[in-house]
Amino acid sequence: MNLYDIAGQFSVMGNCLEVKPFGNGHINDTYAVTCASEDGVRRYILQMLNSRVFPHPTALMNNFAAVTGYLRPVIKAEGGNPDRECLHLIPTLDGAVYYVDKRGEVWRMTQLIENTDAYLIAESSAMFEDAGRAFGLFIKRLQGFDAASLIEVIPDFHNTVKRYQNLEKAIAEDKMGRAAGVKDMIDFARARKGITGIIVDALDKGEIPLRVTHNDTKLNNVLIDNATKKAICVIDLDTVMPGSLLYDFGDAIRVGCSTAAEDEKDLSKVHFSQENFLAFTRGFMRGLGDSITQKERELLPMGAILMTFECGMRFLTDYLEGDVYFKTAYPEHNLVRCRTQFKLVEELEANLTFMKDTVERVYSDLKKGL
Ligand code: ADP
Ligand code: GN1
Ligand code: MG
Repeated sequence: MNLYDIAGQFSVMGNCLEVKPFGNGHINDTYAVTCASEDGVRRYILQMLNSRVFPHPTALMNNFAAVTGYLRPVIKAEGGNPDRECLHLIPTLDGAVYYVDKRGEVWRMTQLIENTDAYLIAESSAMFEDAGRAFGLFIKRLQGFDAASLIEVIPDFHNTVKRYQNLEKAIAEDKMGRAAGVKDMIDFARARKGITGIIVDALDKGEIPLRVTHNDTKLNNVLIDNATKKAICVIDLDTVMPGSLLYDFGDAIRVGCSTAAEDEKDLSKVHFSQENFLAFTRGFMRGLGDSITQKERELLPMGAILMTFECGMRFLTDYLEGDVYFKTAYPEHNLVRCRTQFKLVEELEANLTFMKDTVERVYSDLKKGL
């Protein structure tokens, strides 16, 4: 596979000078492509989709094109710049939205949004607050989008009940003989089986609305402008699907309210940041405006606990199954990630009252126009 040949399959400007690995995603293979012509230099993002995670590229890319096609005029109408605030697909030379190489791998290209960075840990609570605004606004902007037109690329992606069942299955199969060594983590998960249905049940009963949500709101899925430090573009649209805003809130808290990286080995460094929770809640609610319902508001803290617990279970499941889903850099990587997530779950549980009070305080401040 020659990366230059693949980049050359897309309608880029001029000739490709350089293709190099880029970013920190756990799923796709991402490269930055530098091209030049007499008009200047332009950079693009070239990605090989993870075919194990995304076996239906046509559905996924149709979702991608539909969502970005919907957002661009919305951003323009708000006085924004769609070229910086929304991903833009670069078609292939044949006008298709993706390219399939000789091995059957699927590639896509977008414009690289210059002078931005993706952060694994928030540099300041102000940065995290603005990421919250961007993710809240993302949901608000998609409120008028026809959810039924989206294909569920990964069914039950945030169905925590199913995620728990998958974990039990992986424990029972114990393909790698690793279960005995992680009994403490298994016990931790089993002790929380009772909470797994909270969001799923609320959706089923119609107590909270099904919306178009991003579903993967970790901090490095929003690009931060280098000059202003503002969150300008929500990226990684592969999992945009019908869901609950609790997923987006919870997943962002999971990452941005931890004082350590997702794969920190020293658990004494993993704590819950109350300051960042307040900041994100403020930004997220401001971005959403009045579209959040009372029940959703009440469940936001539980969303944070459940999304962190769910992610920990997914890392543990993958560890037991032999590291077949998430990219790993060493054999215990998924287990290390699981431990940080479960440590954070404990901290979130201890902060439940704080989280509830904060949500209500932020809401009443916003109502008063503060
Ligand atoms: P994954 O699903 O593997 O996480 P992403 O689509 O999130 O893949 O891309 C991985 C990383 O590449 C991002 O975290 C970000 O650093 C960078 N990236 C992706 N798209 C762009 C873009 N259009 N402009 C600038 N950086 C980008
Ligand atoms: C993956 O693609 P990326 O790296 O942004 C995963 C998320 C997990 C996250 C954990 C499609 O996100 O669901 O929460 O890793 N994405 C997919 O870091 O499974
Ligand atoms: Mg990503």
